[in-house]
Amino acid sequence: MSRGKLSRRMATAAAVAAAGLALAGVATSPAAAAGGKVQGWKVSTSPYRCTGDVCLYYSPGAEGAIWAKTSFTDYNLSDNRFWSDQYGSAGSGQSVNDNAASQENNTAYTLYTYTGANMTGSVAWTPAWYGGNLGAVGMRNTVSSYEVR
Ligand SMILES: [Ca+2]
Ligand SMILES: [Ca+2]
Repeated sequence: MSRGKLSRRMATAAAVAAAGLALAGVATSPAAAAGGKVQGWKVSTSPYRCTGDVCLYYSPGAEGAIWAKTSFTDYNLSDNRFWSDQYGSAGSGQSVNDNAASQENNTAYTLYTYTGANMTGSVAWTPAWYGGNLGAVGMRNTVSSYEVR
């Protein structure tokens, strides 16, 4: 067998193995792949929108309607709604639960957001004084609770 044929065959085997792994991942749970570090910009970046400890936004990039809370926890976001301020209004009045596209952590600790209520499911974390887009870790429109610690 020529070197070319062998390397092609090995490449095919590797591709088949990779496809198998991808299928296995989908078969178990797509949500299992979600989560990770969300760090896109400093909260001090103009405009400095987040006046609470934690802010969630209807749109990516800290845009659209806002939900700000001065608290290190909220176990269930289904009783919370976005509101408009001078910087954005898209999504105003809608439930925060399973609806946030970006988040900002206006504290000196780490923000953890979860796909399930009561800090369950997949988690996205944002370092102190940073914001980021939840879609970057497959968690756009999934966040249901958060804690800062
Ligand atoms: Ca709540
Ligand atoms: Ca959820």
